[in-house]
Amino acid sequence: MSSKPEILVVSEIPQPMIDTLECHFAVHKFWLQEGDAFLNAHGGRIRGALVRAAKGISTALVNKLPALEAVSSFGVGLDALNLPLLRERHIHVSNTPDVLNECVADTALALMLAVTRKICLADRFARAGKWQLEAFPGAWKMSGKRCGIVGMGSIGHEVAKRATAFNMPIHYFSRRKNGQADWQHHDALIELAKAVDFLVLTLPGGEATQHIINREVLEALGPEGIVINIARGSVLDTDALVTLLQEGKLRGAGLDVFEQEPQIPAALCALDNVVLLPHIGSNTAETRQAMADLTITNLVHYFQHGSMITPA
Ligand code: 8YV
Repeated sequence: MSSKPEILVVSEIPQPMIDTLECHFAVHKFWLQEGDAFLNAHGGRIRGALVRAAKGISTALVNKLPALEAVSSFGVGLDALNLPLLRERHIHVSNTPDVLNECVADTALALMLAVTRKICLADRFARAGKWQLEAFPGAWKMSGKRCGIVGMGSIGHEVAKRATAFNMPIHYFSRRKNGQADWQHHDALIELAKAVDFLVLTLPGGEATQHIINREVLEALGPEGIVINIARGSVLDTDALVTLLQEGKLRGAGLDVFEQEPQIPAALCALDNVVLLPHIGSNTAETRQAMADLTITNLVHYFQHGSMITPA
C-alpha cells in the first residue's frame, strides 16, 4: 500500500498532469470509476481532490469524502464549488488566478472581431468557393466603438487594455470604481448597456450573477449591440438573447460559454450573427501549462506545508 496521500481527480484532465500528480500522490481517476462502488471502497481515504473549474465537485461527492482536506481547482472560476460547505468543513481550496487573464482577454477580442467583421462567415464563404460567384456581404467596423465591460476584475482589465488599442472608449460596471480614471464607471447595468456598442461579460458565475444579463439589459444594448460572453453561461439569459437576435433587436453575439455546456441550443447554432466557441478562453498550450503547474503545486504545497499557494 502506497504511503502517498490519496487524491481524487474528479473530471478528466490531460495525461501529463496525471503523470506529474503520480510522482506525489496515489491518484484515482473518478471519471473512470463506478461512482458508488469506488466511493465505498476508497472514499474514506481520499484527502485531496483536483477539479476542473467549469465542472467543480458536487456537494454529494464532497459529502462522501469524509477525509477530504484540500480541493485544487484547474481554472479561476469558483462557481461550481460549494464554498460554504467546503469552508464549514475547513477544507482548503485553491484556484488558478491571473495566469489565464491574457488568453481569456485575447479570446474576448477575437470574438469581438469575429462578430463585427463576420470572420467565420467569410471563412465559410471562401472555402465554399462562393467568392467566384458573388461578393461577400459588408460587415461592421470594430475600432472606435464603445466597449462596455461587465465586471472589472483582472480579466476585465486585460480586455480594457486591448480594446483601448482599438481606440475603443471603455465603460464598465462593477461594484467598486476600480478602473482607470479615463474609463467610465456605471452604477447600473442598464445605464452601461445604453452607453455602449459591446457588452463584454467578464464577471464571476454563481447565484449572485445568475441571468444578470437579462432581457431588459439586452434591450437597453439595442439593435446595434453585440454581446460577448467569456465568463459563465449562467450570467446570460440565453432565451432572451436568442429571441432578441432572431427579432433583429441585437446585432450579434460571441459566446465561449453556455448555460448547459457542452450542449449549445440549436436556436443559437441556426443564427449567422453569432460566433460560438467550445469554452476555449484559456485553452492555449502556454496558459494550460501554467494552470496545470499551479493546480498541482497547490496540492503538493498543501500536503508538504499545510497551505496552498493561491488559496481561493
Ligand atoms: C477552463 C475556466 O476552461 O478558469 C476557468 O474558470 O472556466 C477555464 O479557464 C477550465 O476551468 C478548464 O477546465
